[in-house]
Amino acid sequence: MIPESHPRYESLLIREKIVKAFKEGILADSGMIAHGRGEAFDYLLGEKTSTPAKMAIKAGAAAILLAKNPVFSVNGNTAALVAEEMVELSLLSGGCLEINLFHRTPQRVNAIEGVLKQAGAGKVLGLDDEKLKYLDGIESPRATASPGGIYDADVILVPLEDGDRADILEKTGKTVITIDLNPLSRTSRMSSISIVDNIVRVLPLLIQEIRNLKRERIDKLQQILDNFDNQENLKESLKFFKIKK
Ligand code: PTJ
Repeated sequence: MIPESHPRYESLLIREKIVKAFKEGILADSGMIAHGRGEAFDYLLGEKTSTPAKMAIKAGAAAILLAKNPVFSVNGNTAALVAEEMVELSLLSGGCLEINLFHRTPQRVNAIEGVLKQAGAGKVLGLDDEKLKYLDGIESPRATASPGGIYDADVILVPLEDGDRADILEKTGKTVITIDLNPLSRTSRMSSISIVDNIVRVLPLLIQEIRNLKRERIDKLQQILDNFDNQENLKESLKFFKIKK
């Protein structure tokens, strides 16, 4: 039991979720290490959503609304922290949820499907019993791509990746949106839209931004997207990291 007065209360609550998800077989063991890395970046960021992150969220919302076939990729960390919000995002935008794992086992795929279904998901793609395709150029199990899902997506959200996929997805002409607290990661550098912020803060803001923009004209949405420069935004994001007292 963490006392509410603890100065790192919110952060410790999130940590508890991560540990619980590991014990339940949802999270990979290295998912805990990945989370620790994220925590360190978030600490330097002051655990607040920066202005450049808000701009990236707006561009991401515009891209999702303009998409013909948006797909939301779910890994262990995403399922552990924001399963309900991912389901809400898919229902709001009409996009698919697809399980895609680096440390893929049938047991973890089942456990994550269970979490998403419990959070209200309808169809979940990326299961082992489907005829999964494989993206060329990716050596890891993360190459899996469902027909109608990641394989055919025009816009894809890939939160908390380790960099092997964003580049390949971009080269196949897809718009890649990532959420990664590390602005220097390969995924952040290779994606079309990189949101440098904690996924637990991003999802509610992204959902809200989609609601705000839902009735905007297509040319207005396109303008938001065209005005967004990912490399410039990453540079601005870096300025929000405090490494001095
Ligand atoms: O569930 P699986 O099998 O697909 O495995 C998922 C992990 C996360 C283990 C795998 O993708 C991995 O090893 O990722 P990396 O290389 O550790 O990269 C994860 C990135 O996410 C790092 O740059 C972290 O800083 C960042 N990160 C961690 N927690 C958060 C985060 N970014 C946003 N919000 C977080 N809560």
